[in-house]
Amino acid sequence: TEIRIIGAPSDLGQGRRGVDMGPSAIRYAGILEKLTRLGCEVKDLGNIDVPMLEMHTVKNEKLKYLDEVIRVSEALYSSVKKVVEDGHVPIILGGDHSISIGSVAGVASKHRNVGVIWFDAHGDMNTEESTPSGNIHGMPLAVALGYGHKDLLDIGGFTPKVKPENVVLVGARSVDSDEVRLIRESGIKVYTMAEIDRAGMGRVMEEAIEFAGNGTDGIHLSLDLDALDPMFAPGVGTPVNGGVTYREGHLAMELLAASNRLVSVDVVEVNPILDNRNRTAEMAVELVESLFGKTVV
Ligand code: DIR
Ligand code: MN
Ligand code: MN
Ligand code: MN
Repeated sequence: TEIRIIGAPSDLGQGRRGVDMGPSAIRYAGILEKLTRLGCEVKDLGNIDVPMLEMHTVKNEKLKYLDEVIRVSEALYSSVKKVVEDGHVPIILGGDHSISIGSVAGVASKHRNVGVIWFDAHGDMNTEESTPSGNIHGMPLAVALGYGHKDLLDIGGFTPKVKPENVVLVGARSVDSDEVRLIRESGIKVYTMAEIDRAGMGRVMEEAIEFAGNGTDGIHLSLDLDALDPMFAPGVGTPVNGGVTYREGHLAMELLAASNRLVSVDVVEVNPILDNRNRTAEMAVELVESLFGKTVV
């Protein structure tokens, strides 16, 4: 299999500039060169077109930049769909996590029974009803499961994109009060940081790979860099203390690599203007190297 890199430089899902520079920061950290050095066949398809935040206004305080997020989602859906139909593995560089609405739709259009591992400090399970911020980057996992605004569910023309029994959230430690209800009702599997502390990342990922990979068409990894502790990934819009450590992060990626079930990856929420000398993009690239088989010997 070959890798195709797609940039999705959107900050529309959280209304704060900088995360739209994520794809540049991750490319600058050497993603193409490092994957090539690992022996992967990699091509960069460039960025999809994203409307500029400043050119648009918020029309609905509970679904900020909805029309623009829909446009981005449709563009990314088409781009990802083409890559997976050609038999390649897309790595989608965000942008904030709202871009996963389009990427999951694109992957699921071919792999109708895809499993999802959602690496995140947050639940991303808000809807218009539960959101405290109106930011769509807090909603993409709900949308993938079939909850949310009709126009978001309609991306790709089918909903839901994934089944709850094949969805696993790993690294959660900040969930909004009204978001908890949908997480519980939905029936997805959640490994909070407390569970990672107790069982260890190795055990947690073995189980996560089983939930997302057993009997499915493969695993989509949605990697929000804020899953990592801010010590290792400071350049994110909503850092939360007590996150996944450097070694735990690598172990998780190594186990996913060994599973041989990966079909697509999102790398999101890298914000170089909040960062300390591009450390977060560098962390992201190191994790991607482990995900694609980098080992010591
Ligand atoms: C929060 C933040 N739950 C919200 N979400 C973030 O605004 O809905 N997700 N940062 O990654
Ligand atoms: Mn922008
Ligand atoms: Mn997220
Ligand atoms: Mn997050």
